[in-house]
Amino acid sequence: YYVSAYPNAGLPNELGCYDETPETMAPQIAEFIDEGLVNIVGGCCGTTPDFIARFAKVAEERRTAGGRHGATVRVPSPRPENLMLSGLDLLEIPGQASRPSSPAARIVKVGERCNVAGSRKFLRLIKEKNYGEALEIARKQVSDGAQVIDINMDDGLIDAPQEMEHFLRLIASEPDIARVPVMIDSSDWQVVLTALKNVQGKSIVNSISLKEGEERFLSHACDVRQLGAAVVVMCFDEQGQATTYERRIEIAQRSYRLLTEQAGFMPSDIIFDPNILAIATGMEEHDALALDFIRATRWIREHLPGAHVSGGVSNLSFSFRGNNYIREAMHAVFLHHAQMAGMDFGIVNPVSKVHYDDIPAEQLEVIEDAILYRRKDAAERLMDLARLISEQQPAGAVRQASADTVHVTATLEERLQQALIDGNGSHLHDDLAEALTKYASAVDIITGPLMDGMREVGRRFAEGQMFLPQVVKTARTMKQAVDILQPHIGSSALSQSSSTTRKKILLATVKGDVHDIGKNIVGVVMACNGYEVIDLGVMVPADEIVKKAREEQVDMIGLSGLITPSLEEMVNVARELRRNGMQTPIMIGGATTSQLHVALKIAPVYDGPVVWVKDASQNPIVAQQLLTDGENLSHQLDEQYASLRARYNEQQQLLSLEDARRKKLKLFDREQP
Ligand code: THG
Repeated sequence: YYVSAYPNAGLPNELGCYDETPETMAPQIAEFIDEGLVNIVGGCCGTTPDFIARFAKVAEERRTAGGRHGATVRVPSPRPENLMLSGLDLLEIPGQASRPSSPAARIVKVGERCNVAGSRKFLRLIKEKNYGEALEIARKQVSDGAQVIDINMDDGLIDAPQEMEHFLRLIASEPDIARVPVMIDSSDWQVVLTALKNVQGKSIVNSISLKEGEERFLSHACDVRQLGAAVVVMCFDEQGQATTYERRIEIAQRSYRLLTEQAGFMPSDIIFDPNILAIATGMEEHDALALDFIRATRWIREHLPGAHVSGGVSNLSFSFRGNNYIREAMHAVFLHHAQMAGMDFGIVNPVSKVHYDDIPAEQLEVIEDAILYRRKDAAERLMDLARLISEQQPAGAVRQASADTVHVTATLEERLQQALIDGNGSHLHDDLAEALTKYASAVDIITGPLMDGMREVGRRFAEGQMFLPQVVKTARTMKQAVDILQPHIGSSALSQSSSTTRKKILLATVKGDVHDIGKNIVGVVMACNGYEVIDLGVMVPADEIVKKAREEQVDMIGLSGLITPSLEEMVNVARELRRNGMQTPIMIGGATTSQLHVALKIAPVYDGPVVWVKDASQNPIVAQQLLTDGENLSHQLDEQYASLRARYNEQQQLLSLEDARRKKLKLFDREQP
């Protein structure tokens, strides 16, 4: 490393002027050089070009003649093996060889809470411009043990570059926060650049990836190097997000080569993120995601010397939102194994109360089975554990009675609903046979009690009483029910099970976005509800969506996105659809989306209905409404969106043109009305 010194021309005097002159300062600078302390010299406050000219001469003399004490210039220390980060203080992270032996000390905790996409509270505070409390969140994380803080301002309705700049500048004047380095978390490169220009010390950019090809990757890498930061590299490429062991290591290796061979990166400045994704979602494809992360971590640390490994740990437990104990226990177990494999950064909530050693043995076994995918039914068993634990808490004490007791005493409708809630189809044949005698048609059973059941599941899911894997189970039970009823369905609007009239939904994650777990779950849920699903995958350009929707004459289009730039892209897709004369209903879903954004930005540019869908459990309900009662729903949406827009504009305190004119500056009396 090089050392640069650029002193003031002394301390300012009573008049705020500087008393040193080039003549008095030059010998002092000469001494710095002779002592072998510096590689670069210059001047700050109070110095002028005359000072610099003089220093340059002094430096040049010494460079050619050798120092008075024999030492010429300072010899820079060799490229360090350690990753050097800093806020006000230095944070040095040792390379693989000299990692601390204590497990707890091996993971650098990166605080996750200053993230508008990951904390409702932080989002609210930033929207309300309540920076005092927002800063308290940062301060608390540091006092709770965060060694780095992640900052993310990506939200469709926030001016992210401006908020990032503002917040970083506020932090700069809070020494107990600014002490730690910052992780700049954004999917928008403008935000990253703004942040890098507003933060002192050496921070971490989160993140770059190959998702948009090598050229973009290298240009981002060069920006990072030029502005002096370390970098998180996500295991994404042109094909999307790596989820298997093989794809994770393939992308890490390719990224490492490009960064070290072409972008001039020191390996110690590279932090790989092999994607921590939710397990126990109810889909088998997700069962090995954590294990493969851990395996990929081990490979990276063995084969890509000097590089580090990080990940967003809370992603792992998204299926158990609302059950903090299970979530924290999963995080503790995951970190325990991942740090042994070489993971040395973790984006976490620093206050987690659950420690690996305190987890009771029976629970530990179930959680470990799921994370390390040690048995086929591990996810199922983890779900049972989560249910058991939430039932021990008062909020979860909703369903104490066993399914069978309910079955004897309950009404038909209650039984059908319970079957969906439990994801248990064992009594469906009898119950549906009875329903067919009671209801006028099979369709009435679907739109009546079955949809009521789905709605109840959606409500419980939203309240945190049910978890995602249970919703997927519910969807599978719904499919069973639809299959049983299928022979009794005539040629009505809902006769979706016969192949000629099965309703079609097109799904796509929009261009620029590689995330598809949520979309895939929607795919399963919709397929289970009798829809034909055409899934175009990730990073799908607008023209492809338009083309396919036309060719296939789909009945609805589901657009998905997790990162904020996807919001803009969804607006673009809606525009393109309209430009092609289409009015096919659009369903919008994904972590970054919101009803307000749909009301403000998407619905106004489209002629057909645009519905924001809160989660996968709601898709079949919305779809069914669109098919059977589309007109009514459209009217409702129009009204709802209009009032959301009105409220939003009110909050923005925009005046009408007349009011604004009335308030104009009046300098002369005669202008008074
Ligand atoms: N890799 C990298 N960066 C990342 C992630 C990653 N940044 C974002 C994210 N993933 C890590 N940060 C969070 C922050 C919060 C949560 C998860 C990951 C979280 N929040 C709760 C929830 O949504 O249920 C809290 C909600 C609330 O308080 O409102 O789980 O993987 N490089």
